[in-house]
Amino acid sequence: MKKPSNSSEISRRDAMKLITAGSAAGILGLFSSPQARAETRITPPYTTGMPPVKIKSVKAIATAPEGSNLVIVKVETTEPGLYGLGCATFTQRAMAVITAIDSYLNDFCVGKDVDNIEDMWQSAYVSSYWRNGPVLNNALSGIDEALWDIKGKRANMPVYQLLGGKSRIAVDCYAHASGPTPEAVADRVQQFIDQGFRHVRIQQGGYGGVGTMEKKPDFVEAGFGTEQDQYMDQHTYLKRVPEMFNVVRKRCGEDVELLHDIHERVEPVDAINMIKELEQYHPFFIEDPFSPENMKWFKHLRAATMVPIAMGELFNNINEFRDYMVDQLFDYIRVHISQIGGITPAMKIARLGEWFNVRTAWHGPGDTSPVGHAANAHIDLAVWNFGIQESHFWSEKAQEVFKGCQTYKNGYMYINEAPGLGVDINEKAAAKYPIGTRSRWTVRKSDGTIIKP
Ligand code: GCO
Ligand code: MG
Repeated sequence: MKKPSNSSEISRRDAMKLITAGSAAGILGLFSSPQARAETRITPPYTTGMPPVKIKSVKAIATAPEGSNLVIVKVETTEPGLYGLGCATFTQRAMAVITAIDSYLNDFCVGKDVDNIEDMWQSAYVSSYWRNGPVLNNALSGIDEALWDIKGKRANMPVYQLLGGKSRIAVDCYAHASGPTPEAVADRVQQFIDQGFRHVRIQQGGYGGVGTMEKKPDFVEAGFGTEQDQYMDQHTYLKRVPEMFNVVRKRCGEDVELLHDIHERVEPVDAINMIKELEQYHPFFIEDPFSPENMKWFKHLRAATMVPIAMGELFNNINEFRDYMVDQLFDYIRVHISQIGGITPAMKIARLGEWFNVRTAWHGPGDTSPVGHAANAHIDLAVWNFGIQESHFWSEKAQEVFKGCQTYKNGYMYINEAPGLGVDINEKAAAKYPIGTRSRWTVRKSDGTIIKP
């Protein structure tokens, strides 16, 4: 029987190779310790890994080509021309993320190996001791995604290949139809159907119907709050949503999948009753029925109706919702990937979902950068339990700043096949669109009470 070989045994042929290679170290290796021999053994190049590459600098690039603040992290390496990009967009507090990147993560990362993404994630995550907030998680996502981008470039493969390869032809998406009236929303839905979309999210006005309420709120009359504060009448909203579904179903038929985002803006018990009413229109999913402060309400929601639920763009960390996923209290996990810290934690969440048949529906609004949308899409292509992807159509300005933006055909999102994440940034063009510090998230009831969020 042939004896199995191990590192302390070198065959005659290997020894000859070492000798003919004229390697003094190799010859020494024949007679020295097993460890020294292992160090000098000849291995084919595909098993040796790649020469070490270190992080040279980490910096934030801020830009707002479409008006929303976007933050990108650029990780430059000791390998000339090799860099990675990651999305670190927390649009409402972009300056705080930029500080975290430029003042802290640069220091933390420079000189470290680009290879060990998991180790970088774990060590950076605890490097502030106090952790797991939106600012630091977004900054961390920028590093994480940039390192995946670099790994893909080094391997000469798109990132989805590193995640296991394709599970599907392309990324099935939903488009956004909104309008001031249900009829206007239905017209928009029809346009998307005609373009080949199978899924459309419907909203009358802004989230919660903001901007479409006829009544003038009492807080404005009383001079309470500021002029920018928005008004929402929860009662009107709760009545309007089923009406909107009814009109859209009548006009656009039963085949199109309809989605809706509650955006947490009503009392949990009211959300439950409204979702029950929507059953007859069989929605594809209803999104964010409760704020993350109200997780215990899911038990009551599930007991009342089995309308599919998507949840979680405000989540920070898998520990906040693990039990709710495991208990199958929602159907689609909707995290904002940069908010949870990037591709590394998103893959863990996706895999956890596979065990419990909870599917992915990553957050993909205009305040996720094209780099972030690419990260969404690479995971969408690779994991088995992909559900649906929120789409965003990039303007010319955005495409001037970001090369390699996602494209759409027949309701599918396509990414380019370039190595890494496939999106590049033109820093000169980015500088033409400075970011701002205003965020408009004050929504009030008529009496002035703040509505979350
Ligand atoms: C969505 C979201 C967004 C968020 C926005 C916050 O489902 O697309 O709810 O529109 O409100 O990303 O900045
Ligand atoms: Mg949402």
